[in-house]
Amino acid sequence: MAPTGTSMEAYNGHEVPKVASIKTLADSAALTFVPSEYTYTKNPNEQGDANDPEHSIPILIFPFSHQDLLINEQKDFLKVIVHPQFNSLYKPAGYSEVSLEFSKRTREVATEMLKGISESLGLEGHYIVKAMNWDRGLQILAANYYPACPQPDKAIGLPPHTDHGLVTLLIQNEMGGLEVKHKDQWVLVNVAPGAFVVTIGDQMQILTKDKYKSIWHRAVVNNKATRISIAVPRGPSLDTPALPIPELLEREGQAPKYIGMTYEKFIASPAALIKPFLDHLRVKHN
Ligand SMILES: O=C(O)CCC(=O)C(=O)O
Repeated sequence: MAPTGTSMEAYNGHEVPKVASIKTLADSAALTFVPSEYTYTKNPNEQGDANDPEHSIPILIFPFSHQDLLINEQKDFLKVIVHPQFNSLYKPAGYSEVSLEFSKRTREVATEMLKGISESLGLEGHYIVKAMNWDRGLQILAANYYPACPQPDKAIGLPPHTDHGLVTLLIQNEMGGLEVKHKDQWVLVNVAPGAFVVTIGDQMQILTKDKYKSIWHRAVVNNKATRISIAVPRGPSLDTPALPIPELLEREGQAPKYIGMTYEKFIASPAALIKPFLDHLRVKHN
């Protein structure tokens, strides 16, 4: 049963509750369960005041290619845009301050990663930061909750995908579960306690002419304990088109490999449903 005051919308064949704000959902007297996916509406006539920054939280649902897989996906998640505008939940107390600080600090780490990548390509340290309008870049805070699953071999936490952006920082509790594809095999990532895993996203692959490749990854579940991961995908500003870095093309004398597309279009493109998405943006040379 869905909470009253919400409308329903089809998503990947499922009925997804559509709410104007998390506050509306949380305050609903009829709330009997917390749905695992929400869509966000900007229609102020629906429940809650979507224009009130305190109450409204844009939640992004990234499409995955489920069609060809029979997936029993075992997770709840929250995805909140934390940059360029900071959004937050108003409960529990202290969450907003912590997530603001966490978002700032992870942004600093990601900035250093970008500097290192620029320099590794023989470019000036701020090259990618400037070219991608990083100061207005899209940053999401994604919290994933994977409960222990009695039949982990029959379920998946999160299906295989690549991230859209430039880099993603990911931290998890003591339960492992992140797997990356290496030489056509799924390999469990062994993460030191408290360490971040940094993965490369599609935009970085385009920019660097495949020198840094976006990584296929998935999350598996276990039958022992709950796994929690917090992922911070970070991309260019929404109006920035990602194209191979001209200096790399000049230096190596090759034609562009990819068609330019703004990050906003990239994220919203229906072709994102068809993986690997990057293949759709490759320039076909005769
Ligand atoms: O939970 C994980 O290890 C993976 C999370 C992830 O890939 C995501 O949130 O996009």
